[in-house]
Order: sequence, then structure tokens, then C-alpha cells
Amino acid sequence: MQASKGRFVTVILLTALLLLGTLYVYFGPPLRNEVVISNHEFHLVSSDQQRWGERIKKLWDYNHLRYPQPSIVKGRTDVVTLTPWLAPVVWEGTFNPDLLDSIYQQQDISVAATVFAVGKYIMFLKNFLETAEEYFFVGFKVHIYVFTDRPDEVPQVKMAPGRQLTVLPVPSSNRWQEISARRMELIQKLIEEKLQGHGNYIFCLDVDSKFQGRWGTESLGGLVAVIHPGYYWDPRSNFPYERRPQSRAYVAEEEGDFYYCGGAFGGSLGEVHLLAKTCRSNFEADAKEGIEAAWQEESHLNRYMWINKPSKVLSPEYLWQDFKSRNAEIHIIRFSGVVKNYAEIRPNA
Ligand code: UD2
Repeated sequence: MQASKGRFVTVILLTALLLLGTLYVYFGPPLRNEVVISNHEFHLVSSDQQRWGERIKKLWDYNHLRYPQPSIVKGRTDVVTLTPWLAPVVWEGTFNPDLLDSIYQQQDISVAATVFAVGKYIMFLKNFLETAEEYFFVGFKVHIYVFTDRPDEVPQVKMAPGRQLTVLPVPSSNRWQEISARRMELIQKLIEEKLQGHGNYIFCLDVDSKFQGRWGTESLGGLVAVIHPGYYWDPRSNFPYERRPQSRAYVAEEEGDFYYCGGAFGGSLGEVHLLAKTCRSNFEADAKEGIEAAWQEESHLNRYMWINKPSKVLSPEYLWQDFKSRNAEIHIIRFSGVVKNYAEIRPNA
């Protein structure tokens, strides 16, 4: 009886010792410096900088490194995924959304979006905002700036924590061309006056559109352009670039890479500021000489992207058109222009 009691106490003591040893190995002071992964880079961190909380977080963070094995010999073969200047072209199936999100979550990024709803275009705003809640940078800090001449008609849309909306009044106009083109000036000013130091990325989007699928961290880059859904099978001589050499938006027949959308573009605040400022000043200099480019700011944007190559190109998944049937290479539609009756909604025909 006495002997079995002694054995029992020994077992208890050994178990407690083993438990303490395990805790010490995981959470005790390290014997040497360690490599930890932070913000996508490897850093040597000295042992005394480590705290308990950080260690637990680190063990947790390693989970983001568990994902399916990537391959360089298997993947999408029906589309081109790199431009000739080696910018990625983003298509469904070319990225791991969870991995990308976990990388950007560690950087605590915030994303601004601009949308213009002037005159009757206010009718598109509700759908735009509601679908953005569902698909646009879900789980990240998002700040949507709505430019409108009808602030009272901005719909109340419930936004998730970390997401917010600011309404900025703008004057009405009798010409849709002017509304569309003035966006560059207002985006330039917004970045200068409100966004410097208050965010990382910005996207500028058409309001007569809706989100239908994930638009997230895979789209982030320095200068980001979206390929227009209407022309990507065409030779560049067919692109609706501005073809008059007098215009600052001019692109010659044998020039140009892709035809990009005016309805969606973005990137870092610095890059988008430069783009908006350049397109605005070229547009205004043209106007002084009595020229308006074929597709207003879209023409100037295309000229800009020809000279200053985008660092990331988004496939037409990122701006499809609802009136078009989906092509075979489009596995998902993320954002699309809704069908609209131009004569009914524009202030001029
Ligand atoms: C294309 C572009 C658009 C712009 C335009 C040329 C796409 C999908 N769309 O579309 O971005 O480059 O050609 O100028 O690439 N707006 C108002 N009120 C108005 C008129 C326009 O708020 O009365 C705003 C609104 O945000 C709209 C945007 O300007 O989404 C562009 O106007 P649009 O949609 O009428 O231009 P559209 O369809 O010709």
C-alpha cells in the first residue's frame, strides 16, 4: 500500500516536471536569436526583444504559411499572366486569396475608393455601396469617398466595422463629358488635401457598376490598370485611343499595349496622385486649344499608361459589362458596369 502510494506521487511529480519543461521550451527565454517573419520579410530579432504575447502571436501567425504547394509548371495556360514588362496580369486561378490577405493583414493597410454620383447617376450608388460591402476588400479598412451634387440622396448603407463613407459635395454640370473628365482634378485634390498620410492605396471606380465577386488584396500595386472588356481580342489599331496628334492623349496606330478602362484604376496614393495630376493638366491644356479627347479622361489615362507602364494589370474580370455574355477565359466576374439608358440618365445626349 505504502509502495503504491510512493509510485503514484512519483508519477505526479514527473508529469508536473514534464509539463513545466514543455512550457519553458515554448515560452521561456530563448537561448539564441531567432528568425521571425514580419511584413513578408525575414528579420533577426534579439532574444530580449521577445515578449510572451509576441511569441503566442508568432505561433499563431505561422498558420498563414500553411497553404497548397505552388507550382511553376501547372496553372492557367489559356491566358497571359505577365505583360512584356513583367507586370502580373491578375486572373482567377493565379493567386491564393487567403495567403495574400494574411500578408496584407500584417501590414494593417487601408484602402480608399472614390466614386462620383452626379445628377441622375445617384440612382446607381445604393447597389454600388451594398455590393462593395459584400466583396470589396472585405476584412480591411476601407474608406469610400462619394462625390455628388445630391448629398441628401446618398443612401444609408450599413457598413462593417473599419469601413466608412464620406460624402463630398461637387457642383452639377450640363455636360456628362465634363463630369467624367473633372474626376481627375477632384481625385488629385482629395489625395493632396485629405489622404496624404491617411492610407496606403486608392481605387477610382465608376458608380454605374456593381461588385459580383471578390475584389481584394490581389489587386494592390503601385500603379494599377484594368483591361477594358471590349477590346482585348482586337489589334491595337482598333483601340479607341485618341488619334489626333494635336491632343496630349494621342497614341499612334502602332503604339499602345492594351486598352484600359477609365472606369477603374488605382494604386498607391503617390502613383495615383501623379496620374491624376498629369491627366488633369493634359486635359486642361487640350481644352485651352479647343480639343476634347475621344474618351475624355479615359483617353488621357491610356496615354499615361503607355508612357508609365502599370506595375499590375487587372484582367477584364475587374470590369466586365452586364450587357456582354461572359467569355470562356472569364472564370469570375468581380465588378461590372450595369446596363443603363444613356438618354435617360445623362444631362446631355
Ligand atoms: C466610359 C468609362 C468611364 C469614362 C467614360 C469616358 C468604363 C467602364 N467607363 O464609360 O469611366 O472613362 O467612358 O468619359 O470604362 N458620371 C456622373 N454623372 C453623369 C455622368 C457621369 O456621376 O451625369 C460619373 C459616374 O461616376 C460614371 C462616370 O462618371 O460612372 C463615367 O460616366 P459614364 O458611365 O456615363 O461613362 P461611359 O459609360 O461612357
